[in-house]
Amino acid sequence: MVIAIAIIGSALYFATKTPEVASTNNVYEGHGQQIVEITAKGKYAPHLTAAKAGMPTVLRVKTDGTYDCTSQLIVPSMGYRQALPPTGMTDIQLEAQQPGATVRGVCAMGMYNFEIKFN
Ligand SMILES: [Cu+2]
Repeated sequence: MVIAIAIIGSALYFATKTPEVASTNNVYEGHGQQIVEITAKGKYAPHLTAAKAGMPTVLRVKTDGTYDCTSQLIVPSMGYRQALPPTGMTDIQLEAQQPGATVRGVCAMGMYNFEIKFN
């Protein structure tokens, strides 16, 4: 009985601790660079992206009738801080990243964020 409870307990524990799966279907490669597309509207999506290290990267942020604070984008590691247009595409050029590097974007109020992990 105790063992059964322990097994169920650990199963529930691991179910809630399942790591977030990094998206790759918003990463497009071509002409020696990669484009990472993030949608900003109510949140940043996808929240976690896996991209390639050692390759110049364009962070492309798409807005579409975005009037919430996700349009106030900060990328701390780039010293980037801009008001995105309510609708449109904004390209931010990133240098090739080291393996293991993470680039984070965050709204001006710090409520919403996204991460791009480079490997
Ligand atoms: Cu915000």
